[in-house]
Amino acid sequence: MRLSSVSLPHLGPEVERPGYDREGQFAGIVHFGIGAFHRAHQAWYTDRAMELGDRNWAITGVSLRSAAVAAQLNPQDGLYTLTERSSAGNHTRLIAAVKTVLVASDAPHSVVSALASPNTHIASFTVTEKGYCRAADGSLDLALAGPGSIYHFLAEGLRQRHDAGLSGLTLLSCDNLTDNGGQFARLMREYLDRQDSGLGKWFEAECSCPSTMVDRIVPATTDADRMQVAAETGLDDFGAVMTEPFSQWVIEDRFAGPRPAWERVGAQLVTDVTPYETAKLRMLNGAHSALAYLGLERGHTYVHEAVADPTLRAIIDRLMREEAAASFVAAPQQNLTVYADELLARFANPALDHRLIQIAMDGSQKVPQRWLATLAGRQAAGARCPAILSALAAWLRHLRGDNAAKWGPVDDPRANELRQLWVKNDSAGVVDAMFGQLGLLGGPWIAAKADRAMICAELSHFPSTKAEPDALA
Ligand code: CS2
Repeated sequence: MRLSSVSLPHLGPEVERPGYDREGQFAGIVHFGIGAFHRAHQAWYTDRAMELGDRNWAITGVSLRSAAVAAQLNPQDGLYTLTERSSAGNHTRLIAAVKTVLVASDAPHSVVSALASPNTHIASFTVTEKGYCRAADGSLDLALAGPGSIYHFLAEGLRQRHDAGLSGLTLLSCDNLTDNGGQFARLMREYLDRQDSGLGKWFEAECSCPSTMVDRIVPATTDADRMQVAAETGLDDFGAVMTEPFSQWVIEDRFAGPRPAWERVGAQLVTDVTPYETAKLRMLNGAHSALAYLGLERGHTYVHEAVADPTLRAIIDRLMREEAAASFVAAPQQNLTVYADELLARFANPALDHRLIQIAMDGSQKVPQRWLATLAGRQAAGARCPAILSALAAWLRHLRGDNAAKWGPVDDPRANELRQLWVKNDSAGVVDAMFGQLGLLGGPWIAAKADRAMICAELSHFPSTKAEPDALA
């Protein structure tokens, strides 16, 4: 039997369930990108806020293109289970915050109507780094920001709100980008100005785009996970999500209108998220990407295996403590040594099968804020970052196709362009094109001669049989 409002009485008694009445509650949030991460993070916070009595914050989920999540959740009335896994055991909770899931490409008008509803106060999004449609110089890439992009739907929704004399919205970015709210505000404004819609000024005056730091490790759910959930809860749940016990959400307290009382369920509302976001991107995500590229080529599949490898452990220890943590000024209440210890413990969670290949995707979108920002900061202070340089070399090998035989083609929106680099250049040429004066990633770091030499030396330790032009063409 499948999970739904009707089958709920059959859900195993050990599953924690929210005590609030779902019926009659308005949807106050429209969320774009309702993948596993949102369901384990923002939806979980919102569910618990509603349990404490907050009303009318149900979530309308939106997938921009894929109908997969709609097919998982709509037949289940939006219900799904969230299982926290650790060596202490599993803890499963039913999440009831999601009302419905719309597929924007199939039902664009419904998405715009949801945004234009007087009950909606927040449009949030986890559209991944590439969903922001940025060109290498950080400006809006108009070829990408077309009618299928988040900008299009938000612009239409905002236009209707404006025309109806309604309030603006809080547009809440929950992706792993530096200054995610600030970047989004700039890109959205650029989009509106390009449309010549006259909405730009209204957007600036009536909407707000707080920055947030979001953190929870959420591996992609597998069929084996779903079978385990069915065995443990007694119901089939096609929308089941697995995660770790830890979660953190730091939000810049700058909302255009009402918001859920997320601080009552553990979110931190602050005036400046920068130190939290920087620590998270450079230490957690920076170490994650290093484990991914170095770990895959050393034969590991999961994060917990890679972090147990003494060679890799030493590299990410150094990357986090001596390179990333030294590259920015922490807030007084942050202890980066303790933070690094906690990250290592989280990575080692043996119950969470977090695949390295999941982290390895979209490197071109992740590397700038995870590694290059640290490299630039340390370079300005006259220091070098050998751990990150090793990781960069591993990423270049990954782009060359070194892991492709086992893990398939490189999954990155710029995969073809970056693979062509290897077809046309030797190692030094690739390093120069990526990290020289006109670096393909658009900065913020230009490699010094010694750094280029070190990356090249690391590349030559792993001569690839797949680097032959014929094999790549
Ligand atoms: C990971 C993140 O896939 C990745 O790139 O580094 O998704 C990471 O698990 C989350 O940011 C943790 O909060």
